[in-house]
Amino acid sequence: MKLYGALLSPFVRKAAVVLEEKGLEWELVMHSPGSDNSDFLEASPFGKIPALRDGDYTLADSSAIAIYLDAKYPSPAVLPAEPAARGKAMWFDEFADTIYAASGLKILFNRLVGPKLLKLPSDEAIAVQGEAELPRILDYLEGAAPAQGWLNGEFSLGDISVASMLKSMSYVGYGPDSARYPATAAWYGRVAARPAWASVAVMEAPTAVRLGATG
Ligand SMILES: N[C@@H](CCC(=O)N[C@@H](CS)C(=O)NCC(=O)O)C(=O)O
Repeated sequence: MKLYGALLSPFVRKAAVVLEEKGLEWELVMHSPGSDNSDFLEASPFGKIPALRDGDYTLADSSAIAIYLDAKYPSPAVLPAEPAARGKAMWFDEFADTIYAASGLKILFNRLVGPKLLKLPSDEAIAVQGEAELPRILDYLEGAAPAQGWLNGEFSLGDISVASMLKSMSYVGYGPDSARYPATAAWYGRVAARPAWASVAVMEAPTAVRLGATG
């Protein structure tokens, strides 16, 4: 299986961790957003990362990829079978991808990915706006993070998605903060200790070092 993208992206890392959690054989094929490579564009018609190729089958969007992988390779599951738990897993995935990312990526793109990786002009005012939006989001997460275990009872896509966003934010100074957000930091530590997470972190480290990003 091929995963197109770059692991600094929270969405690409999410898909990579799902692949690792399931013990699947896969390779990362590096593409930045907007790449004009035809194999990549076949899998991701709008040029966004990540995208997946599984034989003849292609699919874009990290949540779609996770749902596909969970259906095709069900064990171990990343989506709970029980309805209430499944709903919450998708809520945390959505929270990560649309609420946390909507604010966090304003910082990440304008302070790291745009200027250092894609060599695009950045807008510091947008980054500052993202910073102003973060406390409400991080306060919510602190309230949701359990004293033990996972966001949702059993370990799920929700944990992977939210932790992946937090890891990307660590590259711009908004990583786990055990003084201000102790429950979040402890929960993140548990996610990061999982072998699947650790093996993706090893793959990602050289790019982060090259960009001078410390996480
Ligand atoms: N909902 C999508 C979001 C993908 C996404 O926006 N990825 C970013 C990189 S972090 C991207 O490709 N941006 C380029 C663009 O929007 O054109 C997912 O979960 O995969």
